Amino acid sequence: MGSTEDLDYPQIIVQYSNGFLISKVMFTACELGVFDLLLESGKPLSSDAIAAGLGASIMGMKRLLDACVGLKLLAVELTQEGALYRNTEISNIYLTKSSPKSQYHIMMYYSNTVYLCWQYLADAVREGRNQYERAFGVSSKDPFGAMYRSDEEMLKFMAGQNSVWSICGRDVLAAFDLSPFTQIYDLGGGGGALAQECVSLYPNSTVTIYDLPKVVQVAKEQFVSPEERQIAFHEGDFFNDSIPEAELYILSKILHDWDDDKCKQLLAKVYKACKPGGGVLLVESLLHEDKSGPVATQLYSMNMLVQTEGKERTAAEYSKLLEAAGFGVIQVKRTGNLYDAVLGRK
Ligand code: ASE
Repeated sequence: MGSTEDLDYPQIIVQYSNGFLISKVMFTACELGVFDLLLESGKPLSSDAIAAGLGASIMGMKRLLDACVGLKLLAVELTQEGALYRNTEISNIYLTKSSPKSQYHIMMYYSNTVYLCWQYLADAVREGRNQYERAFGVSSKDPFGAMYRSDEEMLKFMAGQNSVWSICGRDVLAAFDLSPFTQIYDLGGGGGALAQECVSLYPNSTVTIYDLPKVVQVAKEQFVSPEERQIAFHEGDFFNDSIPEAELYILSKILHDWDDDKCKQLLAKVYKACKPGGGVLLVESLLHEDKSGPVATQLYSMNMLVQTEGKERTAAEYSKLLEAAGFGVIQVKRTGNLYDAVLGRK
């Protein structure tokens, strides 16, 4: 039974209302380089020193730092010289730019791109389509044309997606034993972090990143070095160009960008290209069968509404798409992390 106390003081409503304020404090501290400065300094710093180091106002920085302390992203100690701030362990690992598990780039993408699209969430719900026209003045007909509307936006997206694989990549690739598959294509593999994780986990595999020519160009320049011999590239548009033969196709966060028709079209093409005995690995965030959760996946599905033509789906929905394309023996593994894995065999 809910007590009257709950009704007088609806904490959940306050918490949800404050959600975007919390996000924006964390994004801003990342953007200004607070966590990087504190890491480099190696010792706690005063708000004046941080403000000076980052070229910010003393008054604004002090307030930002205190909010970060409240959010447990910084710790403060009072000394004779005044308040000194330092990173918490979580900030050192996830919020500094240079950490191997850095989430800095996805934060910048959320803060400067996703955030602007969400301004028009009500319009997206009313119209049932993405909001690039309102948010950025670009046509929403071709979602990736809009998402990659400038080289800078494309790079931010690729770096952002890469940072997700630095924390979730291993789980989704270890969900099934993929060692029988040595010849792998990562369709829409972008910046290549998942491909890198794959060749490190499966040393006998070679992974070809199949993506748009301008994506491949940036991946080669910025993310994957020619010394990484187990990683190759193939330039193309997997809806309009041919897909080469392989043993395993990874479609990681691809189907969630598209409606059922487009998904079926793509999977049918993958099925045709796939060697007998081969397979397809879907890496997606799975909704519960009754769509009652997980809440992060429900929120991502709202994001697919404002940014793409797709949605997040249940395991049964992905299985149906795979079956429609001809794949059989479909296995589902929930990782307990943000992204899950579904394997279909030919
Ligand atoms: C896509 C993934 C993302 C297309 C657009 C996107 C992400 C953000 N924007 O395939 C990463 C997942 N995060 C969210 C909030 O959906």
